[in-house]
Amino acid sequence: MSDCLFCDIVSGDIPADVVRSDELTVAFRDVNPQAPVHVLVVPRRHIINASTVGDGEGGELAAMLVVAKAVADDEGIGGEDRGYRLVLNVGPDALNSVDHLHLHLLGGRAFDWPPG
Ligand code: DGP
Repeated sequence: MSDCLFCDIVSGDIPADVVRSDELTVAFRDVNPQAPVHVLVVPRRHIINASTVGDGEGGELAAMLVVAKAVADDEGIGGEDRGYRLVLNVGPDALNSVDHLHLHLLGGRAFDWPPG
């Protein structure tokens, strides 16, 4: 076990409902879903959040977007007639609670803009 919740999910030390996994990323369902589809896509490598991403993390970021689209397709919301929202929270004002980069994939319902 590490001191990072999502590192422990990546390693399998903490169970999660994993929907996709590859060399760079793991995608699993959010334990507190805010939409019918709510999946978190995380890099295997421990990156703190979007504000700490550097040039060396480009591969992970691209992989996260590709996986999000693949999950959206799996869930039936990847087509032009549906769609989904991708969110990266940074810091307390955004209610960022886990210090391991994670892309929220939200879908299966319509969202407001701007968000509440
Ligand atoms: P954020 O607010 O952006 O830091 O989002 C963290 C998300 O992580 C939040 O939506 C709930 C989710 N989460 C927290 N603990 C767990 C867990 O143990 N398992 C899973 N699957 N999701 C978790």
